Amino acid sequence: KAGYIGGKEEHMFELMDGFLKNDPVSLQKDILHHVEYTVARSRFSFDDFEAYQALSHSVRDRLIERWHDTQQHFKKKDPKRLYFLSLEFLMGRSLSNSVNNLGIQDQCAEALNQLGFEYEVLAEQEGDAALGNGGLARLSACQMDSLATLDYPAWGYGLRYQYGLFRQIILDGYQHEQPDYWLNFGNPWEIERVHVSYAVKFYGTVEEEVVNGEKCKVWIPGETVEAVAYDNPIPGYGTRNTINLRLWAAKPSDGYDIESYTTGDYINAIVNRQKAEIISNVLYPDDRSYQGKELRLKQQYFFVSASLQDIIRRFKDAHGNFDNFPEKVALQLNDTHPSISIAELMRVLLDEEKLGWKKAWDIVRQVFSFTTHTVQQEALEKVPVDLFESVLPRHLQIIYDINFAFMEELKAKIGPDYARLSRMSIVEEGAVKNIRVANLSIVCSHTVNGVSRAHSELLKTRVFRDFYELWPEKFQYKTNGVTQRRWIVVSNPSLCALISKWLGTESWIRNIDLLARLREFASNSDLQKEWQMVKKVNKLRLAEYIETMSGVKVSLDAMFDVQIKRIHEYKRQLLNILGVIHRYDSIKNMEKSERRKVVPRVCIIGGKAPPGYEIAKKVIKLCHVVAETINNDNDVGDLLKLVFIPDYNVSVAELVIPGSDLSQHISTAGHEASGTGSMKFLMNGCLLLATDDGSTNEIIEEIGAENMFIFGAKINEVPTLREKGSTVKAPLQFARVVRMVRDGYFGFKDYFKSLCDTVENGKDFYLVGADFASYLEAQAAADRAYVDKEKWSEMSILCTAGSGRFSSDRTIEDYAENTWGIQPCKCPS
Ligand code: 7GP
Repeated sequence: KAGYIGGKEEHMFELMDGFLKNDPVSLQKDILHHVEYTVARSRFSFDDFEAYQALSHSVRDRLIERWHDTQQHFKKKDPKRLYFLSLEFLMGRSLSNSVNNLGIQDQCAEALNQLGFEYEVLAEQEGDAALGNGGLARLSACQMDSLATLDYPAWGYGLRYQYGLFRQIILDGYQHEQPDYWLNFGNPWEIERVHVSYAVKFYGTVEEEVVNGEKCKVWIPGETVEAVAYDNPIPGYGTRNTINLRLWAAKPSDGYDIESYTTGDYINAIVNRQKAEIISNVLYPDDRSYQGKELRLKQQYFFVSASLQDIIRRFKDAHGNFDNFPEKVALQLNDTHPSISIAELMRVLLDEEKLGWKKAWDIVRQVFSFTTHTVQQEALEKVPVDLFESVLPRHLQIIYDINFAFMEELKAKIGPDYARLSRMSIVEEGAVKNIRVANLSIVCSHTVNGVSRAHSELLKTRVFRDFYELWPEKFQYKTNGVTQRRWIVVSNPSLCALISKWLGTESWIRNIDLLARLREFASNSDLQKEWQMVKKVNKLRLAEYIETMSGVKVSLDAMFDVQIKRIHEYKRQLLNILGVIHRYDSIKNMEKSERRKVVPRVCIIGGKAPPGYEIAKKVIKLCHVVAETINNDNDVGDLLKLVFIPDYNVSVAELVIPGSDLSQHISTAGHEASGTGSMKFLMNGCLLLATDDGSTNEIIEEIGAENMFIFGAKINEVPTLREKGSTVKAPLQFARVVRMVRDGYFGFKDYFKSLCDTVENGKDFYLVGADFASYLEAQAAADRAYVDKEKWSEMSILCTAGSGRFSSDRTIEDYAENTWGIQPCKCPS
């Protein structure tokens, strides 16, 4: 019943009593309404969690109004739309973010107060939506926030996993993984769309048929699974625009298998159908290679097929034919995970829409853009041809055809350089034949980009060099960014208030460039004092959390030094821990008089190790045993503490980042594609101790190397250092601390042997030894800087002031203009 006309529309509006109002009394009424009728509790007796549910539903109602208006407006204006395809979104909590973006925090707080509840306490009731692993997934979430805030006509598409990223439990210092039952208590933020569902097919055979005298391929699938939409409204800040994140859940298909029913095996027939749900059951944890995992391939195709059916249906509703599809649709591939959509779109246009190869190919190559988030060639996805053929037989044929045409084109250009042709081929020959998904993505996308300037250089000169030489114009760089709405406004309200006070405006929340004006006041002692106060409040909050989690009491006078991110050898948490051991060892060997000069430190490490990554898990254990020794050594006391924060996730980051003085981003140069954690710390005025990797270089350009602690080998020095291998001398201090671990100073001697082996005996691939001396120097420089409170505060203010370039608003504007070709489409307020 689309489009009520004239008087009717007005009447509907009257019946609704206009839009929902945001004054505290109206909010209270809504909350109580939801307590009674949604949560079904008595309004005279409900607890914090029930209040959280009722508040969330009240907020969601407001989002829905905006969502409807926005979609209606997009429909009317019919702008070019962006569809952001990603297998992972790390959204974190929704309540605080939505309330903030709607601008109703004070009203909510007041409404709740009168009902006897506290807004902050209720916000804490919410679990994280952890439908992603790390950087790539959190970036998608930040970008959704910017797309909504900047009024772009965009939707996100992904999978609604029943289980998100595993919970990390630490028992005796070892990581254990537990399922994340995030939906157990319901999810008030999603809207189930039972009527928006599509059949997704797998397996089967391809046959040839003659239709109207022409041969065509017909895919006879062997399995059908239903994809049902769950919509998650994404509100913009300071705008009515509210976009959508549509996540698909797998359900058994309606069509039934007559055979099993007639054989009388009723129960088994149902049980078998139910297995369809497995597809969207669980997020794959980061595990360096998913090769040969059938379920992973099915997940990818499932979400891509449903999304394309949805996108094409919407497009066809508004347009008669496909001629202007590329003018109306931009499809963003967030890494290679959604790249089968290339073959799927080709299949739909060829086999279902019957457009013919030329036309279909012409459309396909105009709509896709591809972002890669990794540096390592080895990490690029490959799918064994056998597996592909069994799950998606028709798609394999299409990929072969695309590759054939590409190889012909290439041969015509470069001649019979077979080595290069075979490197660039989408099909990898060898003992196991593979589809190289990255090659497919590059060949079929109009634009390819890395996520920092340095990363893109590596793509051009190393990872995708052959392709760059062929199509230099395809390659772009888009330095990542993070949203200041979540990473300052929501997670650090006191800093937010302080910034607005000194800038005399809140406009920086939408216009991040204004932050740069803080530079004028960086040496103002009043601001510095207030700045220090804010930091202290946040450190107190963090210290309380640390005490609850680990029982360790920490001093607020100590420098809080933080490294939180996934545990990986290239991110070098081991370098950090060895540095802590060195610090401990030095203190132990000091005279009493010398100790007075030591700057007290609380070293904080947090992060999840991929479940199958033994060395990463040993790093976690090492952190715990070293902490055990140090934290119980009264001789060292408050001069040094080491803490591991378990189950690192978005909410933990929101608490930890504002309370940090120093943060570490110490990957071996050339390994971190960008890094976005550094940007969040920067926004919160935490100083960075970092290698010249990923986006660090660009951060230096904004705040100056003198306001950071940079160390270690540079990207172009790394290969030479590696070649030199064992002849690179690690400093004596390094040998000493590794020996302490090897000799069992902290216990578990045998267990840590293989870990020590990764950095000694010429095997130090990540250059932990080679960078150690320079790392210690940078740490010493940080100590010296911390002693001068004014200077430190000035540097801290300059960090925040220089963080504007690292807002995802800037990144998204760049993509909109130079990659997607989309314009803002603002819904009238
Ligand atoms: C990460 C990169 O490691 C990180 O450097 C970058 O900042 C982030 O993406 C956002 O671009 N990569 C992933 O999270 C990931 O899963 C595998 O990469 C493809």
